[in-house]
Amino acid sequence: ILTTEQLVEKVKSNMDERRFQHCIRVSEECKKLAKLNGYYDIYKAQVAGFIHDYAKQISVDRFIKIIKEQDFDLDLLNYNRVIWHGIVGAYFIQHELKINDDEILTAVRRHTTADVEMSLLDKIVFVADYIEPGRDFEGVEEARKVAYDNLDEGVGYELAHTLAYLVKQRSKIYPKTVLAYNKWSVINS
Ligand code: DGI
Ligand code: FE
Ligand code: FE
Ligand code: FE
Repeated sequence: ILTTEQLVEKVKSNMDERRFQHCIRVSEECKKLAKLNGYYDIYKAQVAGFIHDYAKQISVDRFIKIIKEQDFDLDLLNYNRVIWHGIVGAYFIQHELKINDDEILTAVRRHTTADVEMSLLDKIVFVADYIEPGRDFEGVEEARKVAYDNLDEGVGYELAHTLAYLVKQRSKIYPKTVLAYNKWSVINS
C-alpha cells in the first residue's frame, strides 16, 4: 500500500506535466460530481479520477506485451490504441500503484469506451473526464449543463458526441462503445 504522497509521485512520474494537471482536474471534478450525486465515498471518487489516465503514456510495446501475456481479449489489438489505457490501464494500476479496489479499477476500465453497465462511480469518472474545467471543445458548456442536471443524461450526451466525432473522422469504433451508445444515448428507438 502506497501513501498518498507516494501515489502522487508515481502518477506524476508516469506522464508529462500537462497530462498530470488533467488528472488533478478530473480528480476535483469527480469530487464535485460525487457530492452532487450522493456517492458514498468522496475520497474514492477523487482517487479514481486522479489515476484514471495513469497508463495514457505507456508505450505501445508494453501494452501489446501485457495484452498478449495476461490473456486480455486479443481483439483489442484490432482497435485504436487510445482505448487500451483504460481497459488494460487497470492492470498497470493494480501492479504499479497497488490499488485493488474493484470499483476504482472498473471505473478506469470503462472511462474511455463506457459500457452498457455503468456504476455510479463509472459514470462519475467517465463524465468528469469529459467536462473537467480544462476541456475546451464545441459543446462542452452544454455537456456540463446536461451532466450537472442529470448524470445519466451526461453519459448519454458524451457518448452521442464522441461517436459523432469518431464517425466524422472515419475512426474505427470499439463495439462496446456502440453498445453503450445504444444504452445511454438513444432517445428515439
Ligand atoms: O484520455 P483522455 O484523452 O483524457 O480521454 P479518454 O480516455 O476518454 O479518451 C478520449 C478519446 O478516445 C476521444 O478522442 C475518443 C476516443 N475514443 C473513445 N472510444 C473510442 C475512441 N476511439 C476509437 N478509435 N474507438 C473507440 O471506440
Ligand atoms: Fe483517458
Ligand atoms: Fe472519457
Ligand atoms: Fe482523461
